[in-house]
Amino acid sequence: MKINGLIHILVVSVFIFPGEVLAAKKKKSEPDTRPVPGKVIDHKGIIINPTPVKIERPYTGELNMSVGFNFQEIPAGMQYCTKEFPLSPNGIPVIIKYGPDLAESTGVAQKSGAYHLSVDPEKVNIIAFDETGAFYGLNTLKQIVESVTKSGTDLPMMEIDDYPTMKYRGVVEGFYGNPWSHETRLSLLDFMGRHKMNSYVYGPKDDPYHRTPNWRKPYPESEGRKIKELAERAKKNHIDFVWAIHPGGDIRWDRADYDSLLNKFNAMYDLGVRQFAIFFDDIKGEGTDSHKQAALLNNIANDFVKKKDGVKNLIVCPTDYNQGWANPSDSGQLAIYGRELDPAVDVFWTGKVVCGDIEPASMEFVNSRIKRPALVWWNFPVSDYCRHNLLMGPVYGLDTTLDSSMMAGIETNPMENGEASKSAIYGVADYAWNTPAYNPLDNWTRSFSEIMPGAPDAYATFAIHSCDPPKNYRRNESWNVETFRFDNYTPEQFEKLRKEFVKIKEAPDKMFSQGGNMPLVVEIAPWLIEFSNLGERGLMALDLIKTYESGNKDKFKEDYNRLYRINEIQKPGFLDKRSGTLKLQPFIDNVLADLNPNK
Ligand code: LTM
Repeated sequence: MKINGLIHILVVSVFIFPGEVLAAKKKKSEPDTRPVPGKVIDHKGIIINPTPVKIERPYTGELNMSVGFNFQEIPAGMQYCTKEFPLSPNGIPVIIKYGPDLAESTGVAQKSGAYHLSVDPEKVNIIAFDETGAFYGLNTLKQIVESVTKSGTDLPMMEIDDYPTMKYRGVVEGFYGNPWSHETRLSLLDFMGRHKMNSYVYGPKDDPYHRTPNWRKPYPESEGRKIKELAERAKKNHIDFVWAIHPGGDIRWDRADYDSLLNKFNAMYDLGVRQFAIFFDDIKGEGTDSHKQAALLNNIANDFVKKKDGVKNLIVCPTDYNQGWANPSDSGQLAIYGRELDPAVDVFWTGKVVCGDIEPASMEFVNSRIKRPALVWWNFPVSDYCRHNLLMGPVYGLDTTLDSSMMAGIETNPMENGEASKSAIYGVADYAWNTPAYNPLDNWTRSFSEIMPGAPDAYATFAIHSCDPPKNYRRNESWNVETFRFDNYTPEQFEKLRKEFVKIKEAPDKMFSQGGNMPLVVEIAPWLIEFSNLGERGLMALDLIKTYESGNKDKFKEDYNRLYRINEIQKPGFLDKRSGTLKLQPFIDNVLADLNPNK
């Protein structure tokens, strides 16, 4: 027995030791301690997201909204957009017109999506560059009406000039894990349209018909029907539905596979898809051949994109999609794309690393090689590398000096938890639309009322303690409180932390009972349960410090053991659905370690 035990120890150390050495050599990822940039602004009751480029108040006064609205002139096909307004024949007249000439003569920017909205003493007037701009102008009006309805005031007279910074503003459903449900996708498309996003790239890694080996097969009829419905919903929201294929894992670069790809694209075209992407990320072997990738895209551009009615340019995700992995030389993939790839094809890029900030230097790196502004695939708030965490924190780390000459746009890769991703999507929509004015902290704070209208504060409490993943793209978390050791704190710090733990304990109930967003609370319910437990444990830890200070040894021992046991019992649940990993749970663990009566 003894000998067996010894052998076991030896075997285990032989197999474990090398791994541990590797882990020790690997650079530990550091938490992000940068303060979240920006500051909260008083919007005087009017919340518009994305932030308009220019808002002026040339008149004082308001229009009486109780009379409703009367859409006197509205372009054909846009009637459905008026559905959410209170309509009445004697209502405030609304006139909507669009067209490049009209836009030019009235000073509206010459860009898709641009519009001018004025509320003057007699009417509401929207002049737009194109139909998308008219749709956005109406969306802005809708948000103003919602804001003033909420605050019980009337419609303020104002002038808004607005247009986007970035060409692509959207979402790439490009994560590993459970693809979004059909309902979540429909809800997200409406959410994106409301926030002036215009691109949704469909590429969930775990959709078998998107990726190797089943990319060649058509969708079953029931799945095809769903794609058709998504394409229609996207169109209604002025969003390009981009269907992506991921063939690189087993592509053979022969005629048969070329035809399979074309057949698949044709089938998707018949379902209503009008823009396509080909992904070559995360593959090895034959599929990584840069010349063949470029030739494939060029051939598809000629044989399909240019021939089929209404198809937009292709998008590609290269194998060298970030600076850390890209061959920088003239014979590297990016330079080959620059020389050989049809200039109309947009090229994805995740930045300096896979998951990280987006900065000018890495944009210059890629753009100088691919000879076009890259399209950012931003790996936030994607959580497929940290599935126990939800990344609910603010959108920051995106450089605000970047413009459309440096990047074609940005698509956020979200979490498999689609409802929980809306807060980050709200932020990326704002950044992509009005990049120079992007204010991370203000944007995030504004998002709470939009996402959890009945309990914004409870949602904010959950969000601020659910930001930091344990590795990769570390994020600041719990910056509203200071934690401390049991023997080194001020009464103010203690009281502040106590109040926070009370909020943490109570937030989930408030979100469930008053939040007004059932799909979200249902989606994150397992995290909310653990969050409330965390609040409870935190309060017990604070009480334990006080009992320790009181000198009542018996009570201390009893309370210590209770917290110790509860912490152990709840640990598996906490580790599975984590919040407060940066500061709060470590605070509790420190209290238990520091006050351990058995040490
Ligand atoms: O980022 C890219 C281009 N590809 C994959 C994504 O599918 C994945 O979601 C993210 C985050 O883990 N990392 C990738 O490498």
